[in-house]
Amino acid sequence: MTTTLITGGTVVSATGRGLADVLVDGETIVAVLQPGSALLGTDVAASVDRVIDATGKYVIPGGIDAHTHMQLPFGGTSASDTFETGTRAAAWGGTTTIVDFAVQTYGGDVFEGLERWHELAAGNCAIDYGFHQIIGGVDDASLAAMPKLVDEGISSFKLFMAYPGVFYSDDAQVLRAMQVSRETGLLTMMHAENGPAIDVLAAQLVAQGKTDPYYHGIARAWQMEEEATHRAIMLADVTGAPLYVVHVSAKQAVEQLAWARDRGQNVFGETCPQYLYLSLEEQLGAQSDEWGAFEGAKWVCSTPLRSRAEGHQDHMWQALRTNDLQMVSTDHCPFCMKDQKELGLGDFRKIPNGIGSVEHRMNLMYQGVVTGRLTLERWVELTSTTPARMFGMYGRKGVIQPGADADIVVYDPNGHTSIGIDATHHMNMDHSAWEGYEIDGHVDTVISRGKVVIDDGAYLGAKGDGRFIKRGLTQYLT
Ligand code: DUC
Ligand code: ZN
Ligand code: ZN
Repeated sequence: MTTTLITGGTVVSATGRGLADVLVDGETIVAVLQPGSALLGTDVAASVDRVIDATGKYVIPGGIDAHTHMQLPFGGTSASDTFETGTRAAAWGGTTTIVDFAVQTYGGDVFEGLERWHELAAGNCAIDYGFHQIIGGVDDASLAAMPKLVDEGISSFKLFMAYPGVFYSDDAQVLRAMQVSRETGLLTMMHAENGPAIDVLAAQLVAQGKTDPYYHGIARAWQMEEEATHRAIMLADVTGAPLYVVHVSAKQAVEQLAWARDRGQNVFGETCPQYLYLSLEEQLGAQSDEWGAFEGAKWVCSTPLRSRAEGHQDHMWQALRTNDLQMVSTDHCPFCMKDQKELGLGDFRKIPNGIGSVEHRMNLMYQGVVTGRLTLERWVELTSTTPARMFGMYGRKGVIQPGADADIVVYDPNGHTSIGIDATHHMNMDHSAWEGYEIDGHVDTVISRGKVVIDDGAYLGAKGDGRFIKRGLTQYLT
């Protein structure tokens, strides 16, 4: 087995930082040493197979993106990244684990859906991966199947209060599923938007000829997110189930989460880079020679981008600092403009919802450190340590300590990253939602379970390197 010493760097955890050397044996971290690397009188650097010099750099646990959708069927097409292309792009950006969503659709079998996702991912991933289970049809059969998910290492499931006729659960279905969550320890993840009301607003806008991508965000008004978030919180409260709200974008929804947490409820929320950086105003202003105002389709996602004038983005940054939001995932759900997003030309309702960011999350969130909105430790906590704890992987993932998987990123704070289709982009997309971003910091080296997969601008991994992670129950409540 290969032994590796990462030497001279500043090791950053969720709780502190310090100069230290990290010793890896095979796939596992075996020691975190005083700088200089003397272990029981031996010169460690002289005895290992490989030394990585991290002088002047941060050594952090590999990123964990707990919300991705590789190959997700959506709106008559499928997300454009396969498990192969999407996990490779993730590795380029310093993410060493993803948790994707297996899908059960209405009337379908939960375990058939899960099996399908195993087939798609097995042997194709560059980094480790786990699954949440989408329950797109809550009925007697799916409710009976859910407890068995725990044995399969699937310790969380997602419900949708949006998309009537597709993934939607009504309040009675949400309540019943949350009762199973309470009994089993499965964590309920919620897409909190009032879907039936949104569909009426969207149809009215289209009938008025308001068909451009911008109106996606008008139909999906923040009131729709606040209301559904509150309803989910109340349903969770009455059942005693913990609740994790995905892709939070409205400041009013954050206020609901904060209110519930102040009441003592186990309620958590994630936001995504797009809700920190991008805005409805920029989407409205988007124009190109090729697409005209349809250029804005690049930023159609749900929940939608919010108005900067209303202060949602600043509120999200603040909530990450004050722990009203606990995590940042990407909701990576990429679609090309050609053949995919363009399905919604003339009717924004038909634009497949999603933005691709799996490659850029670690870098984009590092800007929070650069601007002073986040500490280094909070950066690591939001992007790696809390995802590991929230989704039952901590100890093995999310931390640099003896016994943990050797998922490690050497990050250069003095480096620079240019984002764009011809720059750092490795996602299978014909555009980037982040085109032209010039940002501080650079992912220099990425180690995934002991194997160097990214080094000095080269990809050294292979499909099939990544393994399925059987997750335990959430460790965030205890
Ligand atoms: N919700 C997601 O979480 N991802 C893609 C689309 C959606 O509505
Ligand atoms: Zn969703
Ligand atoms: Zn999603």
